[in-house]
Amino acid sequence: QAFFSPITGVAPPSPTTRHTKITVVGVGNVGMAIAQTILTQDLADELALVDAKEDKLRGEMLDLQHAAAFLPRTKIRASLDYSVTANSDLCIVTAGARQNPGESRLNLLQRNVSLFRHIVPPLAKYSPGSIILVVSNPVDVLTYVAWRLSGFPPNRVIGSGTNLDSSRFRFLIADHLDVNAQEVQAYIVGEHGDSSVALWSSISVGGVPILSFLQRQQISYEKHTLDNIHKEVVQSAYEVISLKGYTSWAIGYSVANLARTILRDQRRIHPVSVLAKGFHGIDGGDVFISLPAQLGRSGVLGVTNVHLTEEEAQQLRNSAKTILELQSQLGI
Ligand code: 6V0
Repeated sequence: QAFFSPITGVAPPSPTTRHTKITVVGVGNVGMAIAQTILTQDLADELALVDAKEDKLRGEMLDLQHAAAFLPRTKIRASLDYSVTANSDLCIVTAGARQNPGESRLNLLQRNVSLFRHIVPPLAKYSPGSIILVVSNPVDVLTYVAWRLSGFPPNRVIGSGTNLDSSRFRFLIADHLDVNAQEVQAYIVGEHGDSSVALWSSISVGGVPILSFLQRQQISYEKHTLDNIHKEVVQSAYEVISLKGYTSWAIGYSVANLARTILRDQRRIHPVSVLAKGFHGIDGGDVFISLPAQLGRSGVLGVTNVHLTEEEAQQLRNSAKTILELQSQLGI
């Protein structure tokens, strides 16, 4: 006898109920922080995990499954075989060699490009309509690599880019002003990491541009205070890595936040790595770099025409040029 008996006269569940599936490739510190945030925030009906290390993968899957009694219902599956990812709406790639203390993100590139050759084509094959969200570093170049290897249109390949840098920036400004970080609107654009560009003119707190806010509050400030905040953002990844060996919680929340905007078609604006050719005078080839982009169910919906000073635009073009030079050596 079946455990449950059907109730007569009740219609079967609607077949149109939306089933949302997210894949996370790489179950290291970052992949697992993303996975657990996705689970606690109830963002998917199904979560597929893939890694190259079989025992670690199965261990992480079981550990998450054992939390089922405390979480919204999500089917969690894991395999070395990419068929487990079939029909995903969103594929998040965090697999990669870990950034060693003091190692620049750009040094990681060659190691990670060869991994991507084994990861991206099967993702694209099993989920041809999905959106690929790249987190592995160096994220801007690897987003380009994922775009090329997937054959997807550029609106469906996104890099987490400076979304994390911007949240660090918002935290530091909020801390400085003693306000809630959610009230701080501030963008860091450009290359994720060392050469990122802080858009000072974009910063507002509760709708008030920061400079006039500071003047009203009669908080003395100088340009170097603002520059120091940006320097702290750039340094903060290195600091966390040197202290605990890796970063995980903030990137976990920031990527889950992107997943929510995309899968729930929230049409929010996030600074993420997008195909930036043609914006702010960026030319010379296809390059992914972070710009404030509106995201929704079909991926990148558009890029805001944010005002950049000539200095900021030049910094952006310089980063784009450096990234393009690297890409030209990849043979992709
Ligand atoms: P980690 O803990 O070493 O995890 C990496 C995982 O990738 C491991 O479990 C590996 O087994 C797995 N892996 C390796 N090769 C493959 C493969 N071919 N297929 C599937 N899985 C594979 O690293 P961690 O999780 O700390 O970092 C992952 C990546 O995220 C790195 O490239 C980081 O630099 C990057 N980050 C990016 C950030 C961003 O803002 N974009 C922020 C933090 C980290």
